[in-house]
Amino acid sequence: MTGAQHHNQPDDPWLLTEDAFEPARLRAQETAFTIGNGRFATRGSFEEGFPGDRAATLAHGVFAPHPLAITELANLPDWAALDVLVDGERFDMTRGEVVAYRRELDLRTGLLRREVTWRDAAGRRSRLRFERFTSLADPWLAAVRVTVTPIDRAAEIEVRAPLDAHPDNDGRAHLAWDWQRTSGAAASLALHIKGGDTRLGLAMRVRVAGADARHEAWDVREAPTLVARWTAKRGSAAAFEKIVALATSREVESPADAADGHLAALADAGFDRLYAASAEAWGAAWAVSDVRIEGDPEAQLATRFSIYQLLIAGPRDDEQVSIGAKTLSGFGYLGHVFWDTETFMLPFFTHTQPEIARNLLAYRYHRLPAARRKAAANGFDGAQFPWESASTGDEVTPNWLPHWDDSTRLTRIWTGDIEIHISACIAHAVTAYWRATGDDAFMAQRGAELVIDTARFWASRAEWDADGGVYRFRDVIGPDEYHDHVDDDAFTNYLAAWHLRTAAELVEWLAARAPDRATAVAGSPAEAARLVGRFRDVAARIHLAHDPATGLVEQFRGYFGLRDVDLADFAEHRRSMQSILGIEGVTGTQVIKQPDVLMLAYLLPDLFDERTLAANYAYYTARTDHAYGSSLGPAIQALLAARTGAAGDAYRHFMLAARADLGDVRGNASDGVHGASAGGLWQALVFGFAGLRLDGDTVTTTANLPAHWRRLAFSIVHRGRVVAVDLRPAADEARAEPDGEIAA
Ligand code: IFM
Repeated sequence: MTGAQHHNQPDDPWLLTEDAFEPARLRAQETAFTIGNGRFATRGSFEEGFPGDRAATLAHGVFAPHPLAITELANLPDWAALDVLVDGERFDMTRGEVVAYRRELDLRTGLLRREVTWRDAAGRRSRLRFERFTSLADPWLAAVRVTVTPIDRAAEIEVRAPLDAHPDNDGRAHLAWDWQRTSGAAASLALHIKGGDTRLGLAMRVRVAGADARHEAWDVREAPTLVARWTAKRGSAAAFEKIVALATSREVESPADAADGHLAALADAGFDRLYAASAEAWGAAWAVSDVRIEGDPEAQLATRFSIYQLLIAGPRDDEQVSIGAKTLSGFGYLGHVFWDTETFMLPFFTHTQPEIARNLLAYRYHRLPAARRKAAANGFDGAQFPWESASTGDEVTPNWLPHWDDSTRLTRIWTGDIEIHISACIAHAVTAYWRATGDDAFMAQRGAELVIDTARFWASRAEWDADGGVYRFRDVIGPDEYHDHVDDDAFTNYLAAWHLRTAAELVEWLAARAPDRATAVAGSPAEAARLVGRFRDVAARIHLAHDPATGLVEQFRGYFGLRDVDLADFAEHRRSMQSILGIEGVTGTQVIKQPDVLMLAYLLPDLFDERTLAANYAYYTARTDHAYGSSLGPAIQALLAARTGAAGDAYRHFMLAARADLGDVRGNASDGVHGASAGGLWQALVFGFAGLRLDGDTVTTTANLPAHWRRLAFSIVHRGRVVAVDLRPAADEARAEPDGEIAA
């Protein structure tokens, strides 16, 4: 697992660029150059294809059966595919000579552009400029355009635009053809998911600007193709546009007809006009979501890249979907939703785009029936959210997966059985959303039920230990997955106690504010009163491991007795400690995949006074597999380092997170963007370096900026009002009221 590391030092902090094409980085760069609009996304594969590429378009909610893991997001037709022929020779970067190359993704507007000067086998040069976007203004719409200029002499140009029904997910083909229609410069294609219940429809229109083109439609079964040909004078540019609409039976009864109708309604709007509308929508999104960093172009670009990736993944009009660990940018984790969403990505949305946060929480609300099924199947009350979730909300964590070194062996995956902290993480996200928005209606109608029903699960999962006089959670996995089947995991226990206390308060809040809802959620007023007592009783007696002498919180019972390993001895190894020591080997040591206890200190800051935080920071930092353990760790480590005043450490960890995908630190960026790292990066900036605190209506900061940063500026939306924060190194404390500007 060694990623060649590439660090972007951009000229323009809005542009992700690539000045030379390196086939070895093909798939990782396809991930980085993903475009999307919160409904579907398309990896940055080349329009004409390249050997070994992983072209993929993934749409929220469009799942297909998976042999080991129940379900995965299905790869949809590559709407951006184009073949360009110059005097009959097909443009292909493996042939001829690539004389000049540049690719850039404009994060400000979501436009992906590639410029290639290509010399074909006969020595003729052509300039090709590809541009594409998925519209943020029209969630069904995407467009691609290629502008072709023959450089040396006149040429016959032909462009073929297919809608191909044969994409697959690394060999698993999920699409079945239903019907298609072609005519002149328009085509449509109807498909369904094999073994699933989703139907899909794509429609396309093409046109050529700058030349008098002849159009033809090829009614190739399962790949309707529109073709245009023209004669181009030497040096003259003409542009072929392909405008595509994508519909699914998640929205309409007849998706292909609806996609067709959608394009027809656009009348003569072409690439430029549609792009302008999308760019305007991007402008509005950035107005509340941008973070400015002055004095550090790499950190600035990486921050905008992370925010961009979150914005293209966040569902704007859909309460039935959520964001997978790898967003919509790759096949990693099959599109499944983990705690990554609520704990790492959601805070960005809660504090800048609360409508998207509400959709993400509503996704969980609608899946309460499945969470109740899971709890009941395990013999517990209430609702237990699955470790991995997809369309129904039932558990989709695979029980077995091929071993990473030897695919003939299977490894048992226990997270779906016992990584139970996710229910508390979801409850935590609900209350954070409520605090930030003051959205009482959401809390009364949905949020409280989420929190209370999952608290019932905790109350029944807790085991009474009569000898110790405490409740324990035995046989769990905390966020540090290097250790499984542990008892009294601190992260789980402290969060469960917090969750139960919060749920008790919410039962009372609901009874006072919306008694009918309280009765509906609890069952009866008497049961509501019983729940309050039970929740408080369990919360008060959960075993919490904190040694007042040292300040240390033991990560789980017995952790301090494990073999201590000096990670400096392994500094040369560019792979995870789990792969070096083996699954059992690492379990016997204190080496951790991500800093559990520190994560807890972040989520529940009131539990840790300064001394406790410092003691645990020092202890666990030395034992964490920062670079090759979990990608979720570094951003949170940076945040805590900034809070403890360790600015140098904070910056190092921040940049580790910043390079997760752009530097392909773990060598797995090809699987998709590390969404949690992207969300964690935003949190490290806002809650770490800026030290933002929200207390009722009051917003304060305690800045601890890296020494070379000249400015950190961003906005948050707090209780319906935009608060601008603007920090410079001289000011290490600032304060603002809502609507005010924190200027230093
Ligand atoms: O949710 C994470 C987990 O904490 C570590 N393994 C990967 C998962 C998905 O990102």
